[in-house]
Amino acid sequence: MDAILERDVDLVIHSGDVFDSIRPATHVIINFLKQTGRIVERDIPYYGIAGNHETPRLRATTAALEYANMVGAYFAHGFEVEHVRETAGDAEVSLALVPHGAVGDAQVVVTPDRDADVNIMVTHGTVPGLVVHGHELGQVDLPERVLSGDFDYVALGHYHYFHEHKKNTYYAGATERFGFGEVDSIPGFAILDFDGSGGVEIEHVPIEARPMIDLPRIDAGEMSGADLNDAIAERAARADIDGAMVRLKVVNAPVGLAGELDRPLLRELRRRALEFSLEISESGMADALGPNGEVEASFGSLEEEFAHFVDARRERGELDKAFAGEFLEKGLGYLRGAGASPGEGPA
Ligand SMILES: [Mn+2]
Repeated sequence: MDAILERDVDLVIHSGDVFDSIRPATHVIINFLKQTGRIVERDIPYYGIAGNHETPRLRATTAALEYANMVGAYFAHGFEVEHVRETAGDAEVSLALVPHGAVGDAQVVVTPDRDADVNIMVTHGTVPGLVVHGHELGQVDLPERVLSGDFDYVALGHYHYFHEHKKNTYYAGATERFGFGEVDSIPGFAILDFDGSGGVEIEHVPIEARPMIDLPRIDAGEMSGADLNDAIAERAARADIDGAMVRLKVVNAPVGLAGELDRPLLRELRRRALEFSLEISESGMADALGPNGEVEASFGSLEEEFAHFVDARRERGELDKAFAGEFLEKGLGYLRGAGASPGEGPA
């Protein structure tokens, strides 16, 4: 936030997924409102849209983003496209706010406002042809039909990397890393500078983010429970884990070894680190969560939440590894089946 305010901006746009859930924790909401207040109290117009994570599944539910609207920002979080006009600097800016709830509407066509000096569309989702870690993402929720309006700029959210989809259509990228799949991302934000004749300069501004530490993996093939606990403590002591996002992989663990983990030690590590992810794979077991032993943090909604749910319980030892893999596979199958059926039911 300091980095944004230092730039003396005329308008702030958030392109979605302020929150990672429909019901964010109270301290998360309060921190968001504090930071929102810092923008609003400077009379800087602040607009945004809801992303997939924070869009209620039921239309009757109010999104947590409505809190921001009560303190002078404006987030479109419903199921309709909203157009707003705002004076920013010496320009009349028209914003087409296309929240995640509106992109699923097959009829949606978004067009710019000819009377405005600058036309910006703000939306959230996966664009056609987006390649992540060498794989093209299958599910496209922002088809060209939505993106093809003649806007001066299209501000995209969802993908956590700063990324050019096409000229004047960019993902701003996230301000933090959200999973070890993003260890190579550069957290930051985008500054747009409109020249008043249709041109725009786009600059990615990196910001300092929480450290992400991948500790050297432990081969537990010959280890007892006590050995494993010693090894975990030794690895954790090698790095400054306080406040960091930390991953420690344990491979070749004999069946049942995870049950002998030192719970107080793990609680202590989880208290110190923002996130201490202990990934244990048993000997001879294929990893249920894909080649990197983790789920991508950036994509999907219900499927992703379910995978996180299973993963977290497996890590805490609440679910047996084999059961967790089967549970995950079956659950994802049901979710995909439900998603493919026509009509929008409560989920
Ligand atoms: Mn998203």
